[in-house]
Amino acid sequence: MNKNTKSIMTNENLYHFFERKFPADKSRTAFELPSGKTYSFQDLQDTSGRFANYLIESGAKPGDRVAVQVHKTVEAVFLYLACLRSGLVYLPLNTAYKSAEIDYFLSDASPAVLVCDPSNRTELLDIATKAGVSNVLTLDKEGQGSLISNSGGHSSEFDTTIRTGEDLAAILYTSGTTGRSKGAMLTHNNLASNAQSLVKAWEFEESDVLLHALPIFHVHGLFVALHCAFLSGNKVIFLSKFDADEVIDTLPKATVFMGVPTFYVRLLASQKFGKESCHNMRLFTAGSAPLLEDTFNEFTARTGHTILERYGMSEAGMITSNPYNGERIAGSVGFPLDNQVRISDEQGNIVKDGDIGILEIKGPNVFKGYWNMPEKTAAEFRPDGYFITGDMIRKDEKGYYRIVGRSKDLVISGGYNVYPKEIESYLDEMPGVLESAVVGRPHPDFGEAVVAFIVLDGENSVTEQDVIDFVKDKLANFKVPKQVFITKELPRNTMGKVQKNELRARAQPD
Ligand code: MLC
Ligand code: AMP
Repeated sequence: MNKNTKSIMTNENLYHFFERKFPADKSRTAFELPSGKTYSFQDLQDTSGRFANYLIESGAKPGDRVAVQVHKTVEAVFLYLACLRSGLVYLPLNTAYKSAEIDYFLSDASPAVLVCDPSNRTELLDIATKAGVSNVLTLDKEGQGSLISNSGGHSSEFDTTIRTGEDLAAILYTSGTTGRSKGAMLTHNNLASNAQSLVKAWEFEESDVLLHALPIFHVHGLFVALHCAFLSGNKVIFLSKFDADEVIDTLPKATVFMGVPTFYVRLLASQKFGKESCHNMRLFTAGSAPLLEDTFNEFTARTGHTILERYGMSEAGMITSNPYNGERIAGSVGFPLDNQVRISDEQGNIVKDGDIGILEIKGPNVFKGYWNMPEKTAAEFRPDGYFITGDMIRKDEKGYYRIVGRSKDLVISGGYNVYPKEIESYLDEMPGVLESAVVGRPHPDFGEAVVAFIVLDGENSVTEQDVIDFVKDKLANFKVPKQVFITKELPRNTMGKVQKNELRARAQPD
């Protein structure tokens, strides 16, 4: 059989993979809302089919990008599945992004379709037109909008488009150390292989019920959580956002919960939270940011459950995980999943066992490269195909991997990545500001918080609040500094480089 015959016969479309794992009885519940409203696997199949027919019949072609900035609804998940089914490339965007940020993503990715909240349509229309987007659709908080009305008359029967494993399924933008966001290109096979690893490692079964409180525009909520549920034919209890009281009230109906560390900090802050809420639970996982040992220990003491911490990134999905069976260790991210890993120095030499170095990875989960950025892609891969994660890692005496820092200048606040360079670039443009430096400092709720140091341009009266307002206007709320220090000058080393460690020390809360 030649290669072409093979590619015609095997469909490596991720949706096709999910579909084979859906329950035989399609009337079973795929999603349940707190209101009691449910969506069956049949609804999932019909609505994603209808969206797929509409998108293709309205001119989008396999390989085209579909940019989506909408609230968390089941209809938004169906839209994601419709894109997979029709070979369109899904490009989710954080709902907190402002127009200036969206402008960049649209002009970089040149999508064929933009789906946004109706309240943003007028503001985004100009930007979208300029970027060549031919179809701007809406989807609101209630799952209504022109996506629904326009697709209404279309057939729900759709033959899932044949894709090879190497075809793109999604692009996830991650901020860059240079200030420009990079679009990580993920293939059907990247996503399928990672999902399969997690279902196996975390022993998902058809009887599991996933309580979903994460946003669905990042790898954690969109891929890790939903893909495990799809591949296991599970019911998902779908919350529109994380709210500690709502999670505590709903947990008794669930068996699995996934969260960023802030979720666990907030659950523990509630006196209502304890063993009672968790009596049906079999698994709590944490990731996207470091889980503090105190949180890990307090959680076990309060609930009798041990949080399973795992580690990953947009470019590769999940890379390591604490064991499902076996000891889960606080402060560690466990062992490599189905990818090869090595720990190297800046030059790419493998360090001695037990030494700190940068984690490099290779495997079916590792992305194809950055959209439109061949040089950046080449710079972040070693010649033998290993991707340089930028995370500083040590393998301990028991073989567990521990993240000890980052070689990239990055702050992770409540699970969202913030690259100081991006904020500094905006601040440096602010009238009255000579220069700026942004660092992270410990924060009891968000783990780390963004703070800014500002040097004013001569005598003028820019205040902390002016700086905050300036950033708030242009950048997503989680990037807005929680505190601004006006200072006479920035500390620099002999090479003229700003000494961020000194600023971090100065920024420590009292
Ligand atoms: C909200 N704010 C934040 C923030 N979230 N500030 C800093 N960091 C954050 N993460 C702002 C709000 O806009 C508000 O500002 C103020 O802080 C207080 O907001 P809040 O009401 O307390 O926030 P809330 O809406 O409850 O959101 C907090 C949160 C949310 C933790 C629920 O941030 C969240 O869902 N985080 C999950 C992120 C995630 O999914 N990461 C996965 C990335 S994937 P103001 O000025 O309006 O008062 C990845 C790979 C991997 O990293 O390994 O998984
Ligand atoms: P993102 O680019 O948003 O996907 O974020 C990925 C980054 O989050 C990784 O490179 C790590 O720096 C960080 N991260 C993810 N999981 C963990 C974890 N369990 N502990 C510490 N950092 C983590």
